[in-house]
Amino acid sequence: MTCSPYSPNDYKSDLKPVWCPGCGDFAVLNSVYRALADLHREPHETVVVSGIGCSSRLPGYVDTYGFNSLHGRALPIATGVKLARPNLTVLAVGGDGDGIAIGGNHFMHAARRNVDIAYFMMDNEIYGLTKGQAAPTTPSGDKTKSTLYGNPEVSVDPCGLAISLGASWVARAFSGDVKGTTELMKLAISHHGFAFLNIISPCVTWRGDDQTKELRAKQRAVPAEHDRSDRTAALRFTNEDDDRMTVGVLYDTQRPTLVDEMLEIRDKAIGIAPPPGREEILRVFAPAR
Ligand SMILES: Cc1ncc(C[n+]2csc(CCOP(=O)(O)OP(=O)(O)O)c2C)c(N)n1
Ligand code: SF4
Ligand SMILES: [Mg+2]
Repeated sequence: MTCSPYSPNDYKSDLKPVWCPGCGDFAVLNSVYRALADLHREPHETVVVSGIGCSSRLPGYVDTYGFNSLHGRALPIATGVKLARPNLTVLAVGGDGDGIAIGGNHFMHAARRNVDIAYFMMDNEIYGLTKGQAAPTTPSGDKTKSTLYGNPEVSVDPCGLAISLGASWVARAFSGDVKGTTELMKLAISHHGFAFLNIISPCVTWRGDDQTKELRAKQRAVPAEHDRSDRTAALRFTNEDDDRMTVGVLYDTQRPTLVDEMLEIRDKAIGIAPPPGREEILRVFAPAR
């Protein structure tokens, strides 16, 4: 076994997290430190991009390159970073509101383009930062600050959405299981393509103190016999009944990433372009295979 030159502590920044005591995002952050250390990712070759929200504060706590951007815009920025510098490890992180509400359109395009990034969605089924309004993942009927008589809307399962949109790797984790979440993060980061990890992460302030206990009781491992390459089978573990939350890899397939496709096109263009044109193409799109 090769020893990692890094320990989880090496990825800690000088900033102290300001999340509420008991927030599930602390455990997610710990899993990020462990996953990066286990995979020996160089801090100067790693970029963590987020939008806005409690969960989107995460890049500030990680001692790599980072970008705490605009609400809902983590994915287009992460896509730009990956296109410009494909050799970097690029993580996009943020909340369910950030990724499915205002950022829903970007989720669709990053997934279908198979951008080679790992996207960790910290899903607390609420808008935490803005004080507890219903999000697209809030279960129907739940009372929140903005749905005093119960949420009248049908909720979204982010994993179901990701599979339908063309993500090539999709999994669900529970933040309370740091070891399990770390292992899933490592698989997501190692996957060549758009890897979506929906991390159910309790908001103790707006979803109640019992949320952690309730989620722990609901979690079930993906059955060993599940065929991860079977898209239809994977969808069976989405939109589950209220009493069940299946964690583990739901879907895993391989297809060319956006950068793979762009390099193919670049090489075709270089093949037919006159010499000055070739240099221009290489100047604009330089990354090596
Ligand atoms: C363009 C824009 N619209 C709305 C907001 C207000 N806003 C900030 S965070 C947020 C929702 C946060 O929810 P989520 O992404 O689930 O993160 P959490 O705080 O739950 O981790 C909203 C609506 C904003 N900052 N920018
Ligand atoms: S409001 Fe909720 S999501 Fe935000 S820090 Fe507090 S517990 Fe975490
Ligand atoms: Mg949220």
